[in-house]
Amino acid sequence: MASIPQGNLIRPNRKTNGAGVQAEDTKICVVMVGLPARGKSLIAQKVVRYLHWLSITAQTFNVGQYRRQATPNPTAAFFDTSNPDGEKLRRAAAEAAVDDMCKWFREGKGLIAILDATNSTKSRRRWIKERCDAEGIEALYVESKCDDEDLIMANILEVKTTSPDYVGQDPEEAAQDFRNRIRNYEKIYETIDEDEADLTYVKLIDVGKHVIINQIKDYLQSRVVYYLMNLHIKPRSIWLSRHGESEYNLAGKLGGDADISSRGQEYARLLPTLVKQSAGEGRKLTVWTSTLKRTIQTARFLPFEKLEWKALDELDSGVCDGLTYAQVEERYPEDFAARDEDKYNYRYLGGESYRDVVIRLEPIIMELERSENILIVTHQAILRCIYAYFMNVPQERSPWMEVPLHTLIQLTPKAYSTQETRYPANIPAVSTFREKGSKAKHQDSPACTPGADGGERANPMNGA
Ligand code: ADP
Ligand code: FDP
Ligand code: F6P
Repeated sequence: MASIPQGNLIRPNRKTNGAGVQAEDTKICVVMVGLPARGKSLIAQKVVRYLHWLSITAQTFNVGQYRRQATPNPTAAFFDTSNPDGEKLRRAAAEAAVDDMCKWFREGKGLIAILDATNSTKSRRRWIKERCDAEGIEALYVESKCDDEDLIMANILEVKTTSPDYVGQDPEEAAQDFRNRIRNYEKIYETIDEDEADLTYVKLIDVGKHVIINQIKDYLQSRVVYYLMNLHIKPRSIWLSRHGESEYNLAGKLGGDADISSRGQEYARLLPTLVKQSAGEGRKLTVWTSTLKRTIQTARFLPFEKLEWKALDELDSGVCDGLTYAQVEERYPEDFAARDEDKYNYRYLGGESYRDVVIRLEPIIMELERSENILIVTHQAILRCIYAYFMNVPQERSPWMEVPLHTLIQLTPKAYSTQETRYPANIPAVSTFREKGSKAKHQDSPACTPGADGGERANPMNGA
């Protein structure tokens, strides 16, 4: 077959962001509001990760970090509003953060900034609005309100006693001091109310049990708000597995809708045991598969409710479907090289790019955020994209990550990170991984180490 014209390297359009949104002039400042230990930094971090995954540039400006430059280890008294020195330094930190944020927007560095501070008074919020208005930035206030004392104490113990504010201090004393810091903020805290009806805001009450939304204007704002409405903090895990080895995997062919091989069937039979080993006895979970035979066959013996998603089908390799990498290189040498050059953006002729896949996976991510324990049986490229979201893997790396067959991955969201554990099944399978710049070779991978005892990974950015 003759080589076909290359030209499917899609570059992000300057006028749109990764989600295909008209965003040339968009500047949104998400202004966090709420007493300390209400999950504001965690929410900020998650929003930034979600936006980056969608190729929307975003950055957090944390006022606490600015304050720490002048006052690294304050006691609760520093945050007493009758302490004029403390007030002056806190005001200076807020001004420095807002100045840097405005500069960041002016230099065209991104679309969404998150101003992470308590912003707990109406006058502070009015001042931020004025600064934003003067710079043509839309201010979107996100208040987290929660009065559950037990939850707040658990939050303090989980994240605050290890804050840089308390390095080297006894955790119990640190927790007590942080409690007193909150008391000082409580004296002046004003929740967003009808006096601020002109502000664009979302109030998340009791971790999103109640949500109040006011004056949300455009698509990107509503997208952020919808994401926030789906977040929860119940303990849970997400399990990811590729389908068992397929007949196409054995032949080194891309795509298709093949059956699983006999080793793939062995993996399918072992999967319930691996899941039990990882999740423990009696844990209720739901299984999501793609609509392709190889994932459905792999999930067959799992004793849980199952749901098929078209959005979880493998990356569409278009005219290359059914070919081996070697045949692709032979028939479409320019495309083969272009894909290696920029794998994330390369779109197969008549097919998809990783960028396209991320856009179609967005509803899956939203549903995952809303859900509790989910096991996803899916495909190499799809698994890489979902993994990249949870582990914050940059686009240059995510399409090159090694995700072996016959391995169960458990991801457990923690306060500021996601913990990963891998459970390899001791069932050999071919490797479908092709390194950048290499010829395609499909070989039997060495049998995994017996034991399958769930080795923890220190570095989530594994892979090529
Ligand atoms: P803040 O920035 O408000 O001081 P952090 O983000 O540092 O608080 O607090 C993180 C803790 O808050 C985590 O333990 C997390 O489980 C919890 N958390 C997350 N979201 C919320 C929420 N909406 N309300 C209350 N606590 C939350
Ligand atoms: P953080 O927990 O993020 O470190 O504890 C409240 C705090 O944030 C302080 O560190 C920081 O000085 C302050 O919030 C910044 O917010 P305000 O300017 O609203 O006080
Ligand atoms: O080889 C298995 C497979 O799932 C193919 O169906 C698919 O085209 C390929 O992996 C995706 O991986 P990559 O993007 O690395 O080619």
